[in-house]
Amino acid sequence: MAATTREWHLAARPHGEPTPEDFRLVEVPVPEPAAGQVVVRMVVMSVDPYMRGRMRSGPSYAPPWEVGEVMKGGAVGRVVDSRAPELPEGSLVLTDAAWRETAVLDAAAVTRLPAEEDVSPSWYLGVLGMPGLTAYAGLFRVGAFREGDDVFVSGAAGAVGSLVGQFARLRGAGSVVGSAGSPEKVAWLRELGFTAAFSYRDGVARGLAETAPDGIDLFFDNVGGEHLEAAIGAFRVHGRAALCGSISGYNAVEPPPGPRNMGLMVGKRLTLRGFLVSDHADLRPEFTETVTGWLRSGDLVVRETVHEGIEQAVPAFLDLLRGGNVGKMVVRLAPDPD
Ligand code: NAP
Ligand code: FER
Repeated sequence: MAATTREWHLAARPHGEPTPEDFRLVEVPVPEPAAGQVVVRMVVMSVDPYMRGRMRSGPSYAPPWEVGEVMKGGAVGRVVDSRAPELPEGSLVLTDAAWRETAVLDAAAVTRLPAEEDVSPSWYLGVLGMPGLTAYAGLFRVGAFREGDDVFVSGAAGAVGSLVGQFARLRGAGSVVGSAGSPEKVAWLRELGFTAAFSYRDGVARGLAETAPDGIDLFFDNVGGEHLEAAIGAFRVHGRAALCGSISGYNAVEPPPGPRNMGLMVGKRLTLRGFLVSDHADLRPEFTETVTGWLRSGDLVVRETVHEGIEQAVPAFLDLLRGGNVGKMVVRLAPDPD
């Protein structure tokens, strides 16, 4: 067991786009575990867009990270020392305590993961984890997906978006169009089986007019702003949007302008519905069974962008916000001993 661990602290609240100076890598001692606690060596940690919101003070659906304190987020690790009989050494666990290499945690605060030969630990941060459930709940419950729907997904080459597009295809969408930020990502979306894809950098309304000239039924929005306005314009009557995120505004200093065409919502009888994955935990068993099946049959393609080492956690996070990832962005912290 390491006597010390490195962990990332929030050094300052950013104004606009975060910079490396907003974070500090600190070495701290690892305390002795008390009864009921385990020592967890992190194998892989997640960086996610919602973490930009945790850097901001003020009202939100979740408390902010505090300046001068360790940041927290999803990670998968191994129990390397245990004072809790229900979690023996060697157990694989999911925690929300990473941005550090080693943590001493209450056994009740971690979730034991199954030991599956054919499942990479990092998948519990992506396809089988929070982003996967977000895609599943957002498409099938919030978006009320129906077979034959013509679907548009923004942020389509990311962790959530790349799953939304594939889930829609696997459940019989009429067509699936995706937008992303580069020609390489657009080419990958076509490989994934999207009906069509375009780069939003050439204009969203234009891309949508070219790829979905007859309109869309369902919009899964990861981006907001110009994307939402273009989707409102492209909707058929009774169109539905599952509003998952609005990353185009996460670094904004002033609230970004809203869609200018909200008036169309009345005549088209549109439904725009925001959601949080945490409200849909009841879908987890169904989600896990369905998605594990698609993974085992080879129907679902999983891609990750992997950075190596705790020092790379901040560069990975900054890169994620700038679109440096294809699929899920993760940081590998240690070789998995098992
Ligand atoms: P991700 O899509 O893997 O990564 C973020 C992506 O956002 C980047 O790769 C980048 O791709 C894109 N992006 C960054 N700035 C942009 C801009 N100005 N305009 C358009 N695209 C931009 O992240 P994720 O984890 O899958 O999350 C996707 C969205 O879902 C985020 O909005 C996140 O907040 C949201 N989310 C919501 C919930 C919920 O419960 N509601 C849960 C999880 C995630 P490009 O190269 O294409 O620009
Ligand atoms: C959660 C609810 C929402 C959560 C993450 C999100 C980590 C993400 C929201 C976003 O990216 O906008 O419980 O857990």
